[in-house]
Amino acid sequence: MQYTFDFAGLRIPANVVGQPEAVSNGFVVPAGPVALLHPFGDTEFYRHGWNSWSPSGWARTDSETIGIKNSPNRLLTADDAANETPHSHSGSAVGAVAGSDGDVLLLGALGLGSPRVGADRNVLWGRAEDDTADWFVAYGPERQVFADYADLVSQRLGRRTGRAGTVWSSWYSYFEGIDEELVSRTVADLAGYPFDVFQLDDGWEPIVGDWVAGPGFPSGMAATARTIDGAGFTPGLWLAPLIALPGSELARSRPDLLVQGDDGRPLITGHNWGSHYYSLDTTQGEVKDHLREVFERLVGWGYRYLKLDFMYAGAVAGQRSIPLHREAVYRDAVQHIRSVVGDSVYMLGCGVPMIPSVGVFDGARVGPDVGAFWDNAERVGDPSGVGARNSIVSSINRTWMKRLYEVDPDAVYFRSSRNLLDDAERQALRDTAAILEFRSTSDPIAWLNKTERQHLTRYMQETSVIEQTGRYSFRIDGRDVDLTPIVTGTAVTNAASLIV
Ligand code: 9PG
Repeated sequence: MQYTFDFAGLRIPANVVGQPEAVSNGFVVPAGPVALLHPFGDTEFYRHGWNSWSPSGWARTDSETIGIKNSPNRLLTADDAANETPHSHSGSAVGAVAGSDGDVLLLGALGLGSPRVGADRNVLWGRAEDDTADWFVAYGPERQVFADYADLVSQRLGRRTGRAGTVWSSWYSYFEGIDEELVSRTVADLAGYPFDVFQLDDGWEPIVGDWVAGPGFPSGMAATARTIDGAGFTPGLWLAPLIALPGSELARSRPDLLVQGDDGRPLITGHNWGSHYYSLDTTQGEVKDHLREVFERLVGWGYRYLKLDFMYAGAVAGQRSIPLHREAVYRDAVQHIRSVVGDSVYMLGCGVPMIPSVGVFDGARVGPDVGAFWDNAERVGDPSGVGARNSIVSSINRTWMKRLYEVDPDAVYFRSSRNLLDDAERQALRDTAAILEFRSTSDPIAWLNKTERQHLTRYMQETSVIEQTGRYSFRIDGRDVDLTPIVTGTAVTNAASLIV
């Protein structure tokens, strides 16, 4: 049906499938395709990435789109490959076009079903694979409409209240090179430093898919949890419970438990570790039983903070035993995991589809991996690539998501050794994490000099008062921080950081 939205005199003609209902600050529109005829011509469009690593941000409708280009393997891993339109402006679940005076017209889905929002110089459109989610339409100041959208999403999907506190993670220093002896030494050095969580990242398991102690942990994972606990930290553990590498025991012995392709073989659902990998078909009772066993084991070992990674793979299109929509299947799987671990275990989602994770995860990564360098020379122009700049840009464009869960912009650095980031670049990472209110690092104390140790201590102890003064400008404890030059690509960085 045709409908004309009236925003205090600004009239927006629209095509919708049912009668819009006025709510405070906007309208709720029944599920189904939506097209809003905006009067702004070529203007800025906010595109939102599907998962933690997917690019988000503002780009003009008459300029280059934001997204992953010319890399099918990366697109499959780091965005919604089934729907992504790399050369026209669109994104996942929510989008907005800029009007005059900082006001924006927002269209956002209030639920699941792989909703998409796109725009050109005339239309802001929304559609979904599965038309089950209502839409929110609003026109107003940018921060206001995004806050109103987030509040409506969490009214429908929930909002968990777990707090991570300060986190030390093994990834951005040791990567996969961890073992129980190195962990013991690192934990001992950290004793007395202001961290709540010590989180072991990838590298403890023999292979992705088999969640038992690997060869580096001969005393078993419970022993390492006790070491961490003994030093006064909450034991944290990384795993990717919804995927399996082809060489894993799980994939080799039970290929029938995996999401299948149309050819009746396990479907490739992403690429990492120099390989492709598969997804578990979580609609099968046996897979639910397997997940129950895995999570009872981890919690039994003593881990109370879980970083669940590559979770999007549980929400990709493919053949499952029950033909439910993939985002509903994903959310059901996470709810199952939550019911096994209980309410008091903190769950940080990484590589998660953002909206389907609301109300089930305590926190979510909101950008690509950080790195000890500014830009990734290997994949120039891929905003989902590893690096400090990409991490800042994606994360700061998702500041509004704080209302949905804790938002993790990834680790910050204090170390000047083994690091190509200069002081200003490291500071920008720390400012971003202060703004997002999630503080973590991977710097081993042994890698820091005396001043750096003091900086780490002070940073991890403080909680800042954050005021937002513009799209990318903030006041942190009264200090003005403007990230605009970084986001718009006009920041001057040291040349060395570009050569990695
Ligand atoms: C462990 C790492 C760390 C890290 C995670 C994740 O898009 N990608 O292809 C892609 C691959 C790996 C990746 C992120 C994105 O890293 O974000 O913090 O836990 O796994 O293997």
